[in-house]
Amino acid sequence: MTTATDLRTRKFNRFFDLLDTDSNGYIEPEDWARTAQKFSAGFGHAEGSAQAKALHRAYQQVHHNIVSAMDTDGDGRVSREEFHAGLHRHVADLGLLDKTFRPALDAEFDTADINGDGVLQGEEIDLIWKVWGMSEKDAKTAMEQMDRDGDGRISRDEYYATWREYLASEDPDAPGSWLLGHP
Ligand SMILES: [Ca+2]
Ligand SMILES: [Ca+2]
Ligand SMILES: [Ca+2]
Repeated sequence: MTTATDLRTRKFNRFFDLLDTDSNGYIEPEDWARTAQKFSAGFGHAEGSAQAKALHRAYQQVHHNIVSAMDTDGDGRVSREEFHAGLHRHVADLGLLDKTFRPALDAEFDTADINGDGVLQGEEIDLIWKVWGMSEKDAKTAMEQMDRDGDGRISRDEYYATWREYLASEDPDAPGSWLLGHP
């Protein structure tokens, strides 16, 4: 029997694995830099372009935020244990969750919105799943859940709300709980 706590632990672990790009057990500035580079390149933004720099800056800000909020042993990086303890505090206080992570999600959204019209559609959406390395099946489920109003496009609020729910919800059937693949 799977408990809600197990679900959250698995989701937090998956999120940590995604952020710890070199799998050394710590989230460090270099991890964010690699993710920023991958994400920008995936959407065709050249290295050094304004968009690539903005995403890099936003990720470094979020690293600073998580170190301030979670780095209990003060070594300037966030271990898996620190991340779990910190995230539990964040999902219990959604205002704190927004303050710490929203800059990263907004910058990602801007990076993915290639034509700059304020919504994600068509190729922009296809590229998101591709950049995150999702299977076709998971991508299809993700889209069904993320596109709350079913208009085939993803708004900034839909993008953020889904991500937030992924971390905060303890319901395996909630939209958002399957983000990054089936939980
Ligand atoms: Ca790392
Ligand atoms: Ca630490
Ligand atoms: Ca767009």
